Amino acid sequence: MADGKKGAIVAGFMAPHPPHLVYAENPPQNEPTAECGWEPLRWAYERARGDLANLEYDTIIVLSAHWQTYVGNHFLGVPHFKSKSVDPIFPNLFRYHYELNVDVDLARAICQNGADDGLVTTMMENPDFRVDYGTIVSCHMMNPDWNKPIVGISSCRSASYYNVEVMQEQAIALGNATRRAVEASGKRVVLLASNSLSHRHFTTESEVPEDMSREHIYNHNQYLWDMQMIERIRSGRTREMIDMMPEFISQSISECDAGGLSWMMGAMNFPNYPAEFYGYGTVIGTGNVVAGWFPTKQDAEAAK
Ligand code: 2X7
Ligand code: FE2
Repeated sequence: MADGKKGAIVAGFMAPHPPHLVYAENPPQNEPTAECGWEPLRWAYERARGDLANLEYDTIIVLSAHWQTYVGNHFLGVPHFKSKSVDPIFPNLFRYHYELNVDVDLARAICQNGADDGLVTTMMENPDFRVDYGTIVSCHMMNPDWNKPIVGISSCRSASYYNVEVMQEQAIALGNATRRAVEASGKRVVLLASNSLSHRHFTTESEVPEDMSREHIYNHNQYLWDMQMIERIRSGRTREMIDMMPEFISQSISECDAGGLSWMMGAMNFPNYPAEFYGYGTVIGTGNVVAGWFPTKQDAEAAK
């Protein structure tokens, strides 16, 4: 424990990563420019950023659905990355110049704790590694100033390799390993689960990508599943949400198969209080939620 101070997870956010959101924000780092688009989700992120700005924290830990590893979870293990990220599907929307710092000490501690608990974990130490767009979009939307180091965690594809039950068991174990490492570090950290909910998406793009007259949920079944999940997020029934995950993932092709949300719930000991719900919106037909849980605020309330 650094300086005898116990570290803490001060917030955990559902932070989806459609590159369309960055495109529509027109930040200087992104080459393409947009007229508008996906405002309800961008306004949701704006409010989440406002709440994050009121917190004191040291590091952002993000588990991204688009850094996919089949042999265990990998951790960014180089102190600084600088390069250009081009979305392979949407190069017309996302060509983003990034520069970021990594909290390698904390990454190593989580990686070691995971290994001690029987998980397969690896530090990724290639300085030429290209950071995936999921990590970049979620971190940009939460902290566009990039003034905090991150810990980047890959998605171990155990849902595809085995099944959702195995994925969840491993993701929750990784969450426990994360919490213990954070507490021992003395740091205050923020977690990001970088994934969409329902994930059927359009197979063709409209001529103007930000033409919102074309944006809608893929089908009613996807919408109903998203609402089932949102009901549990808004009412603090997160254990139930995790228990529903196998059916939710198979019915809605959810990007929760990446494990980010299960990892975050495990790390936060399955919050039983409502999330701050910032918003829901679709991007090329996929369902996306921005929401946050604040355990330290919750503890302060309980102590009153
Ligand atoms: O990666 C994504 C996504 N998860 C959802 C929508 C659109 C594009 O990219
Ligand atoms: Fe994605």
